Amino acid sequence: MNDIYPSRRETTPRIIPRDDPVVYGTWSPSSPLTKDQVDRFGRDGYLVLPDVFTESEIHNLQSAATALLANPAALDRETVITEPGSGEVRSIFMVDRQDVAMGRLAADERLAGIARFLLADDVYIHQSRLNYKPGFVGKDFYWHSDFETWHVEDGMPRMRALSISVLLESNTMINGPLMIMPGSHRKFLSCVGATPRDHYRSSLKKQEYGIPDERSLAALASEHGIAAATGAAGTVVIFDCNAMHGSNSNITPFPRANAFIVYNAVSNRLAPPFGAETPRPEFIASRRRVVPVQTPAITLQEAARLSITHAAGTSAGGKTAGTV
Ligand code: 6CS
Ligand code: FE
Repeated sequence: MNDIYPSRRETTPRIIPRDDPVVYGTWSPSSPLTKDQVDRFGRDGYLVLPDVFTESEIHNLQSAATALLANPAALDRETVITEPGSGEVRSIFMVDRQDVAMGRLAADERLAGIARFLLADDVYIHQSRLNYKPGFVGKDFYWHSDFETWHVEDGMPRMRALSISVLLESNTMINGPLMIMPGSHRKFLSCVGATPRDHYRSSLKKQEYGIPDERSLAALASEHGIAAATGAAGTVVIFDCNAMHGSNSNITPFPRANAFIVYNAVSNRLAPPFGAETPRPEFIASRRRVVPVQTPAITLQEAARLSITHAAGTSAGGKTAGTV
């Protein structure tokens, strides 16, 4: 397959103009976003939607996330990523398949409906994760484009995917919120440095390949600025697969926990990696389960009750990992 976004091949970085739409859908009054929201997403590459989930829904999701964190032994071991140099949990991947509440969240029409509209296709879960950034010890995520990694290491052909972050705690200016360069999604920054074998074993802890050079980042930041996607728990942040983003460490006492769901258009399913010898494992990038997200049969509340009961059972009775 022709690679229109080559990266990690050359010895000098390059800026390649985006050759894909940002908003694939055509707005109408029945769209799940207002015209102004759609225009802002197209322009900036991200959108902050406050109060998407109720306090009670967020409380249940927080309980589910806390239960997962309290009992990582009940999860598929390779999906639990700790901070470099400590046993602190940094991320839990594939949460949509390991926890009923997270699986229900990923299928929620308030999220999947927006993804289907913006991508103008059925969508499936490319990746899901809980990113914990605990107080005092939560570490940074350096600047990167998700698409650069998903294209080079997972074989995602085109820019027809997006992430939706559900804030489970308040993301403020001080506890390491997502920082995004508005408008950067229209430029693909090719990176220098061939992908090491099994790169994901280190990159999910601290990414060192597939990150842009400082000169390119400085130029992008000067041109586009840097915005922080802040909001109270229950806020949703939607960002394009190619938006340049990162987040600082959290040295405050206030935790920052977000659930990220990555929706990919079914027509954009993964091909062989464009810049790595072997594809990354299923828990990071869905290949075997390209199943269009369906309307769920139970409410988020019912799913959370099941999830917390399940977690209580596993913590009492030991590991019963595997999908729920
Ligand atoms: O490699 C990945 O897929 C993950 N890494 C980062 C820094 N963001 C996207 C995703 O979680
Ligand atoms: Fe990212």
